[in-house]
Amino acid sequence: MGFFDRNRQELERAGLDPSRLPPGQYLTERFPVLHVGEVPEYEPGTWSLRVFGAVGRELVLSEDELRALPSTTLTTDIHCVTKWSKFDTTWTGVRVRDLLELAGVAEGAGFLVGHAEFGYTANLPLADAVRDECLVAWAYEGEDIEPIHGGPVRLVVPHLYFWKSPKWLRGIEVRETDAPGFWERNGYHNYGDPFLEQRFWGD
Ligand SMILES: Nc1nc2c(c(=O)[nH]1)N[C@H]1C(S)=C(S)[C@@H](COP(=O)(O)O)O[C@H]1N2
Ligand SMILES: [Mo]
Repeated sequence: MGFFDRNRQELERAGLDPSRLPPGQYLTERFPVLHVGEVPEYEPGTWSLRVFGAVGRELVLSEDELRALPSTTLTTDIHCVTKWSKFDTTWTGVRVRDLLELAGVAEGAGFLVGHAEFGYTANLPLADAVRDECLVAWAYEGEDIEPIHGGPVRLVVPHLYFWKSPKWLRGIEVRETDAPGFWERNGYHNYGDPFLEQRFWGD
């Protein structure tokens, strides 16, 4: 029996519902670190988030302003396209939907691009971004998100492969047209549903 089948069996033995694990994934207890480039460092008070594009009112929020907005804590599974999944990760932050409501989405807008420090981007349909579990998150397991995992603030879009969740989020762009992000321009699937195993263009 191969590694993936053994991993799936262990899951059942541990009393976990194996249907939570998307095809081709294995479960890990670790929290792997995955990104291209450097981890940015911010002097206190210098990080900000811009909500811009097809919005009624552009927003620029400091970390304090973001944290002062109504927040949500939720527990969810995450799935990386490099085949690890992690169950029951707990995140706290502001719902993307609530930020978009503050900014006012223009009629005809249908897409969102998350912009990270140093130019990393990821795109998704607006309909996905407004789901309950999509957060602009600042805490992981009740603590500030560590810099290597995207602190001070990252996007969390748990129902898509985790490359759709930019770390060190600096901008949320609302768009009328789609605009493939960093990995999407480099061969990864434009949508990235882990349960449909949409890893690469053409999957
Ligand atoms: N800014 C930025 N965000 C990023 C990435 C990146 O390279 N840069 N990699 C993505 C990928 S492929 C994954 S799997 C997750 C990994 O998050 P983690 O390091 O907290 O596990 O971050 C995503 N967000
Ligand atoms: Mo990933």
